Amino acid sequence: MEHILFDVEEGVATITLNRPDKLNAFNRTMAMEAQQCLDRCAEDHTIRAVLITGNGKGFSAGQDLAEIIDPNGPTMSQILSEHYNPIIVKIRNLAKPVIAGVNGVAAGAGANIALCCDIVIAKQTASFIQAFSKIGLIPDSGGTFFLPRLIGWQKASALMMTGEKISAADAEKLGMVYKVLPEEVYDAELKKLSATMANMPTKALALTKHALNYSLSNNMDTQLSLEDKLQQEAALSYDYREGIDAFINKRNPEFKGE
Ligand code: T3D
Repeated sequence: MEHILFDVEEGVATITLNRPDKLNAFNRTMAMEAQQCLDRCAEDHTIRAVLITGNGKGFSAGQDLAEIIDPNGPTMSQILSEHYNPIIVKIRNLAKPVIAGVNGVAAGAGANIALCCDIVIAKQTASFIQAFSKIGLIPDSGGTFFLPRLIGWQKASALMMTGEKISAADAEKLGMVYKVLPEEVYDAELKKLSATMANMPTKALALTKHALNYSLSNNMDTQLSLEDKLQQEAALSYDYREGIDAFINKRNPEFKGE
């Protein structure tokens, strides 16, 4: 691949956005390659956790702004319907945990791709910008869906309208990210978390993700029924039997993801 590094190690697939001289801004090639990687993560049963991160000092500066003024480049409609929307849908529908390792600035679509992941970890030096308003656009890539649900309407509205850059520490305080890690431990801790996720009961995590996806729009009664249905499915899994057996016999469980 031209603009993505893809690596699988011990059940963890790492998708590294790789245009470091452009702060990993997305062009069409990179967006299509990201989708190929996500498809591979869905198909390969040995992959049990996915980490999305960026190479160099940025996570992603969002849409490559040079590409949108290129007369031979994709149209606005293609950029959303063929690039970003499928990436967001593939991340949310992937039946495995997806971790965003935000190593640096995450702007525009880059920020919103990170925010739709299941667990967002940010390096202390990272930052987040809903950069769209600064160039006369509206937040896309699920930003208007996920951000108000993560941090509340008022904060989301202000961040989107001002285009203010916020630090990783502030993002954590707002509830936009799960944890901020100091630079010196960031790589090791991210690796540890990814490995932990790859050894969890993948099927139960997938069903959890499914329930969370629906909790964004279901009412309580419907959500309780969904939990009932999904719990019955989880209870049929190998990993459920293994988890119970390990607990009763006071040993560590060895989950297979089945
Ligand atoms: O059709 C549509 O566009 C719809 C889709 C929209 C989705 C979107 O994502 S819209 C939002 C697009 N992104 C932005 O507006 C962010 C633009 N970038 C910035 O504001 C700044 O670069 C940052 C605040 C992210 C970082 O600032 P800084 O000072 O750390 O870095 P820099 O010097 O600005 O950038 C470093 C290089 O990356 C530089 O290249 P150069 O001059 O060294 O050759 C810069 O041009 C390049 N770069 C950064 N962002 C982009 C980019 N090149 C192309 N596209 C970018 N988005």
